[in-house]
Amino acid sequence: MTNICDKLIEEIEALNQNQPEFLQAVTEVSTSISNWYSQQDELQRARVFQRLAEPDRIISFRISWRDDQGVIQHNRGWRVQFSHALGPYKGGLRFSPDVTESVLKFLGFEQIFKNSLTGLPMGGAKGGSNFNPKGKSPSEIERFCHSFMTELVRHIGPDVDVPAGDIGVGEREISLLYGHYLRLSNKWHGALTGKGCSFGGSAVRTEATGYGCVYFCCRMLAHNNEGFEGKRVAISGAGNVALHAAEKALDMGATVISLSDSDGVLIFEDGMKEDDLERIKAFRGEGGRLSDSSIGSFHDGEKPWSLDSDIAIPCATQNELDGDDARNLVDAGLIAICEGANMPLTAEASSLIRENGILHAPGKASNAGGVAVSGLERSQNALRRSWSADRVDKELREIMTSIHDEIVGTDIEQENFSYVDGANLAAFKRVASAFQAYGAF
Ligand code: NDP
Ligand code: 2IT
Repeated sequence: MTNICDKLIEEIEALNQNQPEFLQAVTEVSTSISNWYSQQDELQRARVFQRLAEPDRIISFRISWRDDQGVIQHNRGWRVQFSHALGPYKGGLRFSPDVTESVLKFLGFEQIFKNSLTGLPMGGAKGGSNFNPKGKSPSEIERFCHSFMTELVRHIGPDVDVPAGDIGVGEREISLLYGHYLRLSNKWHGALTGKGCSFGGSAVRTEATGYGCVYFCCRMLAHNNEGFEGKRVAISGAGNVALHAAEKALDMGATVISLSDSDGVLIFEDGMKEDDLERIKAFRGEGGRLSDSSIGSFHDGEKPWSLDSDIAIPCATQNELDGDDARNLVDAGLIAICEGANMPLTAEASSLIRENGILHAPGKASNAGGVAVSGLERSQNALRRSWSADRVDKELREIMTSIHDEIVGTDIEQENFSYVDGANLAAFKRVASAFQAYGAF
């Protein structure tokens, strides 16, 4: 780490104590840009990095809701409106018991740069609640979503802040949230993305993150004289991103060898078949757990990272792949990691992967397909039009290609190039130039 990076981190750390995930994300970006930033006197004088590491605002609220026994429960909700320098705040909502302000700040910070890379006019935000949707009945989920929106409604809108899904928030929850938004605001416009396709949602939004991740991976491999077809791909997670990454990976001729959840890993030694995936999607849709699956072999408490794989696509959660996992993957001869989740590697794992010269696409680049199609959903809502799945998929591919090509075009010397640094630098430059132009913003 150079001196400038140490100084930036020291200053930001002092203001954000006990926020490990947020500091991890800030450290990664500042490390990536430090060589370039140390030559930018004007940006340093204007304290652009420090200002960017301070959210525009954090809204925190109580969500009271009645459970099926009639007992009133309450949770904490947040919306971190991190930066609207490049467009209205945009980013997902996460419902999970491990949600904290630090987690949402890291996700909101990452979202600024991810959205910048898409080239679409979107700022960065994230929100959610420490509500645990697991084990809740459909009516409890509905009452919770309504109460959440009762507070959030006053802070969002198509030109202000446009939330979407994330862990624990899929099309069902977005539709419940949007329905309540309509009742409260009496305005039909695209204030949320990820809606059902028959009421303003975009074709391919559900699939976009997983598909986009595989499109990015194929482009990255081709650029490095490798191919995706026939490769053994280990995937973690069994949610929206993981299942659609698996679908596209099969489509592209790879051998998918795993899925996982917080209970353990489901292994397909000879590769998952399309029919296996359809059955898994169906029982996951009904709330089934991988451990109950009669397909593949389930290993309790294990992760996919000890498998013999060429490509790893982590699609579960932050810091799910640690130093020991990275060592296993390196020893197994891994070629590439392409992140479907946000910040799935610990800092130690990330360093190990870099030291061993493995291709590593950071989530802010490789999982940007979801928010990119959310951006296309906003455009369709504004135009009062719906585009075909073919058209949206084509645009998604083009956006993933252009993100890849912008990253490899950054002016980092070839021998030091990494996709992590390239993504951070390309994204940061665009946001920083807006900050500069806006003055004391
Ligand atoms: P889902 O809620 O659909 O699925 C999450 C999956 O990850 C589940 O299988 C879940 O297992 C597993 N998981 C969650 N927490 C843990 C944990 N602590 N340990 C092991 N497994 C865990 O979420 P998504 O698929 O939408 O999101 C997955 C990741 O992708 C997140 O990092 C999210 O931020 C990121 N992402 C999502 C986008 C989207 O469009 N949805 C866009 C870009 C990034 P279990 O059921 O056991 O909890
Ligand atoms: O992390 C992410 O990019 C998302 N959860 C999707 C955000 C969005 O606004 O579609």
